Amino acid sequence: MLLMSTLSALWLATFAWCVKGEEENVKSIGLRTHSLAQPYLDSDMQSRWYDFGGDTIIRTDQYIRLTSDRPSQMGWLFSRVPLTATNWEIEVEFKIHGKNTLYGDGLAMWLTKERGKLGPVFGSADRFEGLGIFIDTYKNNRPGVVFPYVMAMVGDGKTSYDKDTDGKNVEFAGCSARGLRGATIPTKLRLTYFQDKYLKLELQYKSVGEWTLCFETNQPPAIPQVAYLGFSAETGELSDNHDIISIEARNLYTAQPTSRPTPGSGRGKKATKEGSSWGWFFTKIMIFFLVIGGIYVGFTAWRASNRRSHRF
Ligand SMILES: [Ca+2]
Repeated sequence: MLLMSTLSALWLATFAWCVKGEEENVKSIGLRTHSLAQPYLDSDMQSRWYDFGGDTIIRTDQYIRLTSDRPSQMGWLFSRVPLTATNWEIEVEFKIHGKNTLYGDGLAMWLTKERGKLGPVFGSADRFEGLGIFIDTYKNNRPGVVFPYVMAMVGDGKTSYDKDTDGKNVEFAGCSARGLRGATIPTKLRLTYFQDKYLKLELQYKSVGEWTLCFETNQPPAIPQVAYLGFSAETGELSDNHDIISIEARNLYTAQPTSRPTPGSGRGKKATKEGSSWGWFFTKIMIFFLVIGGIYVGFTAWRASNRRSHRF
């Protein structure tokens, strides 16, 4: 009886570790080509990896402002090189704020074939090909929906975004995020893409470190082979400041526990290898003690029952 329960505990412990191990096997490496942080610009007042245009202005110690809190502004920021990683995660700190009680229109994040073209979709070109994530702060016409509304649209190069209905007919997935605009904490989004596995969007706007799931799908859209990472924003009659504070892009990959580190692999990778081998070590120790414990308990029980049968 005791031996049985020990064995089942051992099995459970091993199983729990396996499940945990599978999640931990997803590793990441920073993508310098698609990350951006203060002071944003180098000595030539250029960014090596990002390009910007329209009404975008940069304050090297604070933000990249895609639109200022003035009517009829449009600005963009786009990576110079396409995102070539198969699986990736992009974390963006942004800030949407202004002095008015009525405000708009919103901010977009792009993974598209096109780059740096001004247009009517949050300051960027319509009939795009690829993925657009829209943080829509002005409700044009979507009854019953709380704004700001965050939604994804998968563009095929032909379909138009209809501003008058806030893109309802082309929505891939989305969520309401009341309090995202003008939040007192740093607001962030984190978009994670694993080819053929999932696409996930999380938001931070309630409290620091609290990520709210906006949507997650295990049927992710295909991203164009050549896709640039970009951001844009637009104001109309109503306005707001739409700021990008920082961009952290990471390449995701599944680590093979048995594979050797490849020559020239980064420090981060090495550190995680060491981390996982420590995990292995402790698991082995745990299993060892559980087995010894099981044998001891089993043996004691067997000896006790043997003694009893001897006595009578
Ligand atoms: Ca809108």
